[in-house]
Amino acid sequence: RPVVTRPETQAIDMNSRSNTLADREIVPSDQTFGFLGLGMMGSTIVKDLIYTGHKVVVWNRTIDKCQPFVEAGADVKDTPMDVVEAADVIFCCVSDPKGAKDLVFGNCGVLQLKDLRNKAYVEMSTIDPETSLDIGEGIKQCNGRYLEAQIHGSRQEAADGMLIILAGGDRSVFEECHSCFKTIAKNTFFLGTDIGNACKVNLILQTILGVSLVGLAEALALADRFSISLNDIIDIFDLTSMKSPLLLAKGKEMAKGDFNPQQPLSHMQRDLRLVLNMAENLDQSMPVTSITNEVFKHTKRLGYSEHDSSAVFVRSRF
Ligand code: NA7
Repeated sequence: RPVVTRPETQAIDMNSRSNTLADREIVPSDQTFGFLGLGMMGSTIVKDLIYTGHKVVVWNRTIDKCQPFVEAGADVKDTPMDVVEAADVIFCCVSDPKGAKDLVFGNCGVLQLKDLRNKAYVEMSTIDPETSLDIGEGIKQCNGRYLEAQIHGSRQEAADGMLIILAGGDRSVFEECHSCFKTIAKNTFFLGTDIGNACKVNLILQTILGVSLVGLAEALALADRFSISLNDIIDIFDLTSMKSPLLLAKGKEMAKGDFNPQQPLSHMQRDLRLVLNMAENLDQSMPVTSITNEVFKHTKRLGYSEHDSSAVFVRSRF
């Protein structure tokens, strides 16, 4: 079993700006935006929201991550509940459905406030439709408004302000978030008032991505066994009608063995698990996705959880 070095945790560069911001003419909403979760995605988003003039209140489980945002002008609170009290619209962007639910239903969570009148809650963490329905129900029972706003894109796309927002739920919240979404995304879709639709669309897109990555990894691993240059394969692939910017980029990462996490492998595997749970509830057969999930699970066990999803190549080479 190879010794695997964890990818370096990159500190957020508070001075970097996406080139796209200058062209977007953003007029910041005068509402106060709360933000729960300052991981790689959350940090990048909040940095740009502050830069474009939004009033932001933040909280993160590991409190040290809040410090650069205080220096940049954000207010920091001790608990999610305190953020909700101080903000009009609250975004959440944490790792998984369990974390997303903990922040709403848990100790010091959002619902501890009891009365969410005039508050809106926006779930950006990647979650399954059932979790979104539960969260939405909890928020609505306390008279709050709820929007699921799934973010599709890599960490680099977040840094470039090129995410795609897939939203569903309360239309008025969607409109109130306009200046925030314009800051961070190249496209924003409202997929209807039914909660869960946006989560489904996001997970369907992730299925295409996961299956494609495993196919790419296996094909490149076979080329490697024949000692055919992977760079040659990628150059030829670039000339075909199969090429896509993402597969080209991932192929190059596989060829270089550079698995700097743009879409962490653990997130990809979480998404595939959520997809398979959805399919299970419908008796929908997804044999290729099931095997893809096994490949990602195995690569996780080899120690590549925190690397990029392109690290599935390592497993394919065995
Ligand atoms: P990261 O960089 O792995 O960050 C994860 C964030 O989630 C980070 O702020 C964590 O806090 C937080 N987290 C995770 N679990 C919990 C629980 N249980 N309670 C509170 N906070 C938690 O992920 P990304 O920023 O790349 O991605 C975030 C989401 O955006 C994800 O759903 C993607 O699919 C889209 P910590 O700093 O570890 O204390």
